[in-house]
Amino acid sequence: MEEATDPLPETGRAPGPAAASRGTFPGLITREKDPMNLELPFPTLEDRLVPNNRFYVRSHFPIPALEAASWQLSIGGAVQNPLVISYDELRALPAVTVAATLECAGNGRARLTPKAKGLLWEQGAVGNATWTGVPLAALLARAGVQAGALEVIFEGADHGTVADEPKSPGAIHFARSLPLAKARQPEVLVAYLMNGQSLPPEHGFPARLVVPGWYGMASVKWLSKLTVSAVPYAGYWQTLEYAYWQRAHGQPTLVPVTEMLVKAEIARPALYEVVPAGQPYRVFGAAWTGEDEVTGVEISADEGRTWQPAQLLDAAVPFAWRLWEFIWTPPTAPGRHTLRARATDGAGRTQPPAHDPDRRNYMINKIAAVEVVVQ
Ligand SMILES: Nc1nc2c(c(=O)[nH]1)N[C@H]1C(S)=C(S)[C@@H](COP(=O)(O)O)O[C@H]1N2
Ligand SMILES: [Mo]
Repeated sequence: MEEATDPLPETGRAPGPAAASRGTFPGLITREKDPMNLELPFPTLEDRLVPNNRFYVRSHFPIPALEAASWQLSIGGAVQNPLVISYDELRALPAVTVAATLECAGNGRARLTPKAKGLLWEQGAVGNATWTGVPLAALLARAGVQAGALEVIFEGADHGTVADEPKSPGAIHFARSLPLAKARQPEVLVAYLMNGQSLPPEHGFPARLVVPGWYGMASVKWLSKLTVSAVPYAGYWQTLEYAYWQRAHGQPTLVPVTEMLVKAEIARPALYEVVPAGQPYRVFGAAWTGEDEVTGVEISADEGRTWQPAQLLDAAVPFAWRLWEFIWTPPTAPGRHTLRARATDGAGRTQPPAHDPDRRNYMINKIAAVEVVVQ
């Protein structure tokens, strides 16, 4: 994580082709045209790093037209020295590179029954990239956080009115907060490079927050304003959206979505793929978790009665997904079979068979099943 150059040294995989120019996303699924919401067709997954022009795009408002020369990041609120940083100043500060998987909290929503509200993502509102930028902790230290401060609020330059329920109170910006304890972790960056290239406009150019281990909504794109606050932030994007029910104190309490849940996804075979009978087939996918590491992936070909270990293909790197494979020999008789994958992390967390309705239409990590046709 401290290494500025090679955060995934064990894989030997190249970052893939250079990002294409704006708006060129070969083969991504359009979930919504305006604002731009694009999904990676997960069966096309190849490498541990997803190239920039193959990385899912999740945006709530039109992409703001920002220029590096006029962009500024302001840091204010409960700080000793409110300050404003230009793009050149940001780029001149000591930088680190972190590999991190971003998953949209609504990824997998297409599998929920009854039909869920919101964009119906299948498997691919997730990606893994390297992010280069300035640790947020360094910027907060420069500004001097006042005693009694609790959170940092992050505002994006994008804005608009949410017309569907729950409606926004007029025009708002995309904004989220982090508790100071997470904001000060060394992996949390104000990033300006993605896979070694300048952030594409769709992914937050000139700079975005990257919050490894948390669902994607925390990683505010087109970052323009930081406000240190002494009271918990209750803005639209962590109350009316991206919040779920927690029952820790008896009464259900609405709390913001935060850390990612452990999850394995099968890239291949794809749903309803035809697999030759009786011949070894390479089942392949990725697995990730939140503030921990994936320690194992298991596969079941018998409706979850028995599980066999898959092979992890790369070393554990904090916050980055791991690729895995499992050589499956389907029966010699033709028929339909269902493959299931489940991951476990270092904290012993694994995946449930069903979606917990308290999570509403977020944090979907129930064990996924892929039905194939053996013939
Ligand atoms: N400013 C801003 N930041 C944002 C969003 C947004 O709409 N506006 N979407 C969030 C959500 S919900 C996700 S999942 C991630 C997606 O990041 P990506 O588009 O780079 O994949 O960005 C987050 N940051
Ligand atoms: Mo998201």
